[in-house]
Amino acid sequence: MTSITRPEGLPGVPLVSILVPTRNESANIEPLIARIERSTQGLRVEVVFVDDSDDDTAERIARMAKRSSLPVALLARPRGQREGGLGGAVLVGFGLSSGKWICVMDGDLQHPPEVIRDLLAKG
Ligand SMILES: Nc1nc2c(ncn2[C@@H]2O[C@H](COP(=O)(O)OP(=O)(O)OP(=O)(O)O)[C@@H](O)[C@H]2O)c(=O)[nH]1
Ligand SMILES: [Mg+2]
Repeated sequence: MTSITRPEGLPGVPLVSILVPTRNESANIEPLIARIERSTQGLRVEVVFVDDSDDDTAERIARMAKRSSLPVALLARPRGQREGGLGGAVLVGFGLSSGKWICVMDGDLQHPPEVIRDLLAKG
């Protein structure tokens, strides 16, 4: 079954939703969230994952979500319900994102979270 977890009680509209499509990124989740936390301190940020993994990426996201200082939402799409692959994941993620801005970011650490602040400054 498709599962989504979203933290309760988000105060107000986030300035930016960081939307991360993931497929088998287990080892990257912890450093990714840690770097997002560090580099967006003081900004109203939410992180939205749309996961199509066959490994334990979703479990790791859920674990990190519990102890993150940021609201972390997760849609885990099971096999057979992964319409559109990567593109479909981004599309569905748009609908789950409530920020004024949406920043789509790879989950494999190829997009440095440290530039989010600079991108927002240009907005
Ligand atoms: N939800 C979802 N995410 C995907 C899917 N395929 C890839 N991704 C994720 O999309 C992001 C980009 O995918 P990559 O495979 O890194 O694409 P790339 O950067 O063009 O290719 P590389 O140079 O090989 O890294 C990563 O976070 C992947 O985990 C998919 O079918 N569904
Ligand atoms: Mg990549």
